[in-house]
Amino acid sequence: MTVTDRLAEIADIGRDAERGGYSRHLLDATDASLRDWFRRSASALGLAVEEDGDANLWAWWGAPGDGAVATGSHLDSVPGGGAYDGPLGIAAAFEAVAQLQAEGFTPPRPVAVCAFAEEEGSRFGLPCLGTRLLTGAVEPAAALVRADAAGLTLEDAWRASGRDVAAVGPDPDRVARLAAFIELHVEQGRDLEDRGIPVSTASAIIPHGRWRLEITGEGNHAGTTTMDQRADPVVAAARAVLAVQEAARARPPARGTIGKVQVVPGGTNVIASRVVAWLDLRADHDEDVRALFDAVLAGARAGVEAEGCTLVVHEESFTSRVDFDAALTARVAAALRPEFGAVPSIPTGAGHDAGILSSVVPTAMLFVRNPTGVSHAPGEGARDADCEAGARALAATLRELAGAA
Ligand code: HGY
Ligand code: MN
Ligand code: MN
Repeated sequence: MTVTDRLAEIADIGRDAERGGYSRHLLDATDASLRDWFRRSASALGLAVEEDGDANLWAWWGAPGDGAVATGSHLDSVPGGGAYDGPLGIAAAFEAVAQLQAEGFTPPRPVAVCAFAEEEGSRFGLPCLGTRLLTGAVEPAAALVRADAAGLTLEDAWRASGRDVAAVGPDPDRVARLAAFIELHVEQGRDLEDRGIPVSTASAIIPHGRWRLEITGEGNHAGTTTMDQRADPVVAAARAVLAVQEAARARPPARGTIGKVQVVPGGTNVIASRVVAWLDLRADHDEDVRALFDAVLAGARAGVEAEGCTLVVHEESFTSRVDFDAALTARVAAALRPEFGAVPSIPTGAGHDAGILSSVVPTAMLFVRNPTGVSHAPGEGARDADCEAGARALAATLRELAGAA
């Protein structure tokens, strides 16, 4: 098989006819099908699959044990996401194992292929939910009360799927077995395309915070309420959006986004009573994100008050900067050298489970060139030949890391 063949097997799961691309979310209708594919792919390679208490899947090549080398990514997507963000890392991992098996390699160390739960946070609002729970970066009680857009809590969704709520939480014994974790991922920018290079390692993930802004005004009639009588939260939200743009542009290379807005009640002839807007801020260092947030908040608050509305802000997540393990990354780069020469090590503005895991195990990443540079949208891309190059790079990495006892 090839990586492309493997991705083709899930190409029809979770297509989003309205948004385009894929909408695949934890414990939704697509989740079981994607997990079935994972199990089938693993079993075809003779790997034994287990699901941990946090809904993360582990496919073991060799008996689970100490000194394990794990690789993998996630199967969930953003709403209307691309085909590669997440699944490429899993398809490439299975393909890398297949290649190593075909060459007769038997790893002295156990190798695990992982699929981590809800990396995007698109359903329950917390990115890297599965690895945060696994590593203890979030308390189970704090995660289980989170609700999706329909108001269903993670706890209720968990129970409805037949999973055990009591099993949710850190698994230090499982984490302690790991000697290294490698995540292969489509690049979410054009750096490698511009350099003309198919694969690279990663140097760092910049920090990232997400907040929920609740702007309350006064619901009223669109025809009878004169313009001077309004407390319109949609206008206040528009001012907040501009405050985000202004604050982020004033602090390059910071990034500020409001990509999700709910207008309540949402009628053409209704002045809304409430707007909920979700804010995503990123910058080079944790303190830069905090300073950007302060500037956004000051600007948004002024705009909201100018419209006679009120603002309440909730922090939904904060993910600190990660600098990947330099020694492990150098080892990965050395393993890639025979085929790929000297590959660059590049930073990314996107979050990854590898970032969460880096707090408990030496971690590195591989990026595969993306010709469009687009991600979190249907235009995300990776050439077939580059996906196969990624699998060969991952196989070389596993041969190196799992090959030494
Ligand atoms: O970067 C993100 O928003 C996500 O964690 N992939
Ligand atoms: Mn993503
Ligand atoms: Mn991803």
